[in-house]
Amino acid sequence: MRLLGSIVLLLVVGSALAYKTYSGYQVLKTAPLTPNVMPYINKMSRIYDFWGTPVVGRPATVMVSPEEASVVNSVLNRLRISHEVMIEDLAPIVEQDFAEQERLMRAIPRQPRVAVYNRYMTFDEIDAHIHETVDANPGVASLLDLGLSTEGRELHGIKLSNGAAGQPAVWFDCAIHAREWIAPPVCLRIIDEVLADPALRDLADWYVLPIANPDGYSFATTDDRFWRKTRRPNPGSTCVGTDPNRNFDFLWDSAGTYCSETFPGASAFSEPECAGIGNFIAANADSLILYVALHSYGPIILYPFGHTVDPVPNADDLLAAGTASATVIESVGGPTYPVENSAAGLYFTFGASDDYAYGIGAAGYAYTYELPGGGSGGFNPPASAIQRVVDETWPGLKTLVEYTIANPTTPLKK
Ligand code: 0X9
Ligand code: ZN
Repeated sequence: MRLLGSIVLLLVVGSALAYKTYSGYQVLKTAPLTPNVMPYINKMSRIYDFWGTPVVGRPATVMVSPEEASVVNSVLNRLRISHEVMIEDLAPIVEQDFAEQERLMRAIPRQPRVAVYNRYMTFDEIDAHIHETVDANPGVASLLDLGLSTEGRELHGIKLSNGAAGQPAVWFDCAIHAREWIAPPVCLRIIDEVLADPALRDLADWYVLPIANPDGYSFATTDDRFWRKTRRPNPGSTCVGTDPNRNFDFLWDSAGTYCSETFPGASAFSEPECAGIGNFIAANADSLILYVALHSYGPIILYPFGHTVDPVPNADDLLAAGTASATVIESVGGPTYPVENSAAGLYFTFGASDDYAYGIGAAGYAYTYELPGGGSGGFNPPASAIQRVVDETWPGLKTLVEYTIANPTTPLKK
């Protein structure tokens, strides 16, 4: 009995120590950014871990390790960017988050075919949920199989359709960035709603991929709460992973080092997750009218392109549809989502999924929704916030689909 007790204790301590503690990590918050500092912020973002998209006129937040803190402080000082410590030490926040998640996992078991909105679901749970949902709804739901991740996890989503030929298609993916946990429940809610309402299936074929980066998401669940990238090892480096949202084959840019949180990969589509999504989008370019990537944190709705502030040809349509969606989110009690060109904040990006879907001429409407932050001010809204975010976001996404179907736009080069 005493031996059993020791084993249990060992297991508990072992699991408690399995994750990265973030001891001494700080999060710094700058004053609102001015246009003249943006070239430097762009450069810094290749080295340091900015939380959320740095935008002109708004403060930026950057997470620094104990080793990085003094360098980042002095760089910001030299650039005359005033800043303060927003989080003194991430360790207690990370510890509480893992403890809370463990507690909720025990307290709230998953029921078959029922998405959970009062705790975060694991990758395996969501995969099981997808399979059960497909099996239980023949003729309406079918498996979206985009291949395997680097570590061999299935890239599975759902297609929801009324079965008619020639329907327009809309796409939603969630959690391509591993730590952005508030996104998958929104994808699951889309599935719930479209399953329940045949009228929505008469509007379009819906493709929903709840976890676009399965390896990263699983790693963030067990080992590293703020993991962002994929989990492909980089040759000769201890720094693992590629930023999947810099790995798409549209204006892919090789700049970046292995250890950067925005490392774009060895080549475009080096990541099987990105290739799986990208190839599907290209193969369905004729029917796809809307592409949406759900990220955190904002709130902000971004539309192409990320590499230039020059407006795309149908920028007015992109702005109008995004604004219609944002208005609804606000009207149901959600936050105000500004709707902006991705590069308008002068934070330039290459190889992002939304720019790919738009840039290859597939979806005339393409967006990144940065869902609200929370918890420490970032990627970890408490589980108690999930239901609210899902409730306020879904009406906006429904409006986005209705609007984009009612107001056809011209894709880049279809
Ligand atoms: O930088 C990103 O990949 C996204 N922000 S996040 O904080 N979730 O990492 C924004 C992507 C917006 N789209 C483009 N820049 N094309
Ligand atoms: Zn993201």
